[in-house]
Amino acid sequence: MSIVITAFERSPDGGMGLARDTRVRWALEEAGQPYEVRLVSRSAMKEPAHLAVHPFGQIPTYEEGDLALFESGAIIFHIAERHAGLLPQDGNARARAITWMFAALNTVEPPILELVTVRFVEGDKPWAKERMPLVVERIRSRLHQLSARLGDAEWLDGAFSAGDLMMASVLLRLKPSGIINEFPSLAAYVARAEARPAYQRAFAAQLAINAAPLPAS
Ligand code: GTB
Repeated sequence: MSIVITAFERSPDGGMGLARDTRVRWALEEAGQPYEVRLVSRSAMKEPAHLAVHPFGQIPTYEEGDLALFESGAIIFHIAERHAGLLPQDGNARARAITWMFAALNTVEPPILELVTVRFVEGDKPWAKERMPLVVERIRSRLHQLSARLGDAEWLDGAFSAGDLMMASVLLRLKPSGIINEFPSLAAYVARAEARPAYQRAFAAQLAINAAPLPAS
């Protein structure tokens, strides 16, 4: 059964790979699963056909036969459960890898998203400048804790897993700010993740879409 995911017709990042379809592409590449991409415009995301798959009118989504999923975490968990390569076989190691997926999404990503919000959504508010240092400090605090746990290990818990895929995807969002470089072990961790052939293929696929000229309307 073919897998179809959705992505921005044109990502606001111009192909830096920061939109969340990249992490789903990456998981599919790690799992060796071919997939197709349906590109959606900003307006199409809010239309009934897309809302039937994604109640919040966003990307990414995942369709396979009569299964339709949304939320990048749920999609990657589904891929990791169905195919080898992203979750360990041992029950306890598997539970720990899943814990890292949740930690990435619930504990590390929220302060990083606050940075995006204060920069791009609230940037013109009179209090935005005052708020920024608080937001950056919260990120630093999380990165400090994460880098203490990672130590000099290659990945968070033994072999590369969906937990690392999710954590690296979340940390990549910090690249434009430069904050990640304050934590050399985390910068190296992200670089190791980016060097994986599966990530490279996922990145190149989204870049090809975002670098191509828009079709004439
Ligand atoms: N919790 C959901 C998930 O993990 O799947 C969040 C999905 C989400 O935020 N989707 C965004 C979206 O569809 C795209 S990824 N937004 C359109 C809308 O809400 O109307 C977020 C994103 C957007 C842009 C950049 N960028 O330009 O760098 C990076 C990430």
